Amino acid sequence: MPLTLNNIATQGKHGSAMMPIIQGVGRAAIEISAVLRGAVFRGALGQAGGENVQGEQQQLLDVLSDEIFLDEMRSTGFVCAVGSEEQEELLVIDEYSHADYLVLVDPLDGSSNLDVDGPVGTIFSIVKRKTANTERPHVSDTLQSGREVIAAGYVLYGPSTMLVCSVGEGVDGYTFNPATARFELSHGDMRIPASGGYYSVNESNADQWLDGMGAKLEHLKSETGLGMRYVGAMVADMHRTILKGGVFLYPADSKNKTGKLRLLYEAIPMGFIMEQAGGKAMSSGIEVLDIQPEALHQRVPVYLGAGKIVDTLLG
Ligand code: AHM
Ligand code: MG
Repeated sequence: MPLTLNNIATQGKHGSAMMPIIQGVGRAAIEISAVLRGAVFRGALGQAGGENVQGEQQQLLDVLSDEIFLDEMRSTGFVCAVGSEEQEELLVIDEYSHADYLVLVDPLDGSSNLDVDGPVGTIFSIVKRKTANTERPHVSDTLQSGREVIAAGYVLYGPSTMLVCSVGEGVDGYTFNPATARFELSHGDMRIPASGGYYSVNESNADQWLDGMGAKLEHLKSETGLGMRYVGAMVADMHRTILKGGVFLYPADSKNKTGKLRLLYEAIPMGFIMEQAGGKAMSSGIEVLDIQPEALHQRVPVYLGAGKIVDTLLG
């Protein structure tokens, strides 16, 4: 019998507590992937007509994915609140406001790929509340550094649907098997290769990058001869970076002076996974996981990849 998501219960100090929540992520992923596959037939592609708190146009599928994810977190009974890239405020699950865990989520990452049938993903992390469970969970419960994250992961909606996660003891990838309707362990103990692979960045922004990043990337290219790949969906770009090696970066630029990617929904969970896969996760002069978050929707520059390659890039 292949191992399924139940395998998480056997891992680390927190595996058994995390397993039902990650099972909930798995159910959300199955529903979201079904919605994505049928979207064109239901007229569900395109803009929802609103903006999220970041001032970005929400797509209908962003909104639907957010609803599905929240619903599945509620159904676990172990989640007291969810912080979502698509919601301005922390969403408290009233029925379970006494529960111990909060989940942070980017329900549909890379949604600009939807119009071209390109890959998209879901990114999540799980923290334990700081407030007493007799109190209502508070936004301060979400402002925990990556060193306090208990579990994190992502779902990649590509040719297959894969759930990649870590409870702090390495990284495992589970692929959804339509024949058994389960996520089955397909990529045990994922480790980033120490050398080779690709650099992955939106290089059209190079002349606007801050911190001398243009020259630094040129130096990396001449030192390593790395090839280049860029999907424009962080989950897909990170997944390839972990499996094939190299570095994924989104530096600060003159438009996004503190970077584009969100600390709590993108940088910390992906930084956690990258470190657990044996790689390095840097922001500007600090490891991503050491950053103390100050706001729910804070943005930071990110440099995630194999240790030596990140060091060569950042100098
Ligand atoms: P989203 O969460 O609103 O989809 O935005 C995040 C995405 C990442 O998936 C991706 O790495 C990045 O934005 C791409 O940005 P750009 O189009 O500027 O290269
Ligand atoms: Mg995103």
